[in-house]
Amino acid sequence: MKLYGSYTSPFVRHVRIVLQEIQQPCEFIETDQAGSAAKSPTQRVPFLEDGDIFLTDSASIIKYLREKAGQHFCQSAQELDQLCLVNTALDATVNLFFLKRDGVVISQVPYLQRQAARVHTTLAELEQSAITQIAANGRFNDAQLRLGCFMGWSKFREQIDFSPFANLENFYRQICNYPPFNTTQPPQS
Ligand SMILES: N[C@@H](CCC(=O)N[C@@H](CS)C(=O)NCC(=O)O)C(=O)O
Repeated sequence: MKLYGSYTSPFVRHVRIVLQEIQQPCEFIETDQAGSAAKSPTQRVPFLEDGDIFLTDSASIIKYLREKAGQHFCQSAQELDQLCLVNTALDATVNLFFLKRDGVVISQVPYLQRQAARVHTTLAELEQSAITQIAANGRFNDAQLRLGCFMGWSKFREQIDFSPFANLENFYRQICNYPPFNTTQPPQS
């Protein structure tokens, strides 16, 4: 099995966490933009090859890996909805990050202002929701792992100030103690 990705991507990090949890050996192939453009129709990472199987999105990859290990990916519609909420905010934040890096001024483009507003209303919703409550057994579900990856990446890239969101910050402090999360941090330079 081969996972193509980068050590900084939050989507790839979620897959790497799942690989550790299920203790599945997998070759990691570091892939830049030219590599993903050559090998995946989405021109993004992650993507996964396992024999004849080729998967192009972190969600389908995680579902595949969990099911291979006899586990579920998102047990309920509510958990899936929480994961989708986090993902909406993550996608928008990544999109704004790349646009800013290319010199686009977010405040000058109405659609991009909506993207930024979407991130903040989603964070406000997550702050009030059950996603920040950690199970008594100390395990994290996939919506919570995605939230941790989103927060870690946003902090690493200095994209979001989470200080107004006390529940989210408290959640982040706790997930940082979870070994598969801790050992998959983006490289600190
Ligand atoms: N929906 C995709 C999103 C993946 C994604 O956005 N990956 C980013 C890296 S963080 C990427 O490869 N971006 C390259 C680009 O947009 O050109 C997933 O969940 O796998």
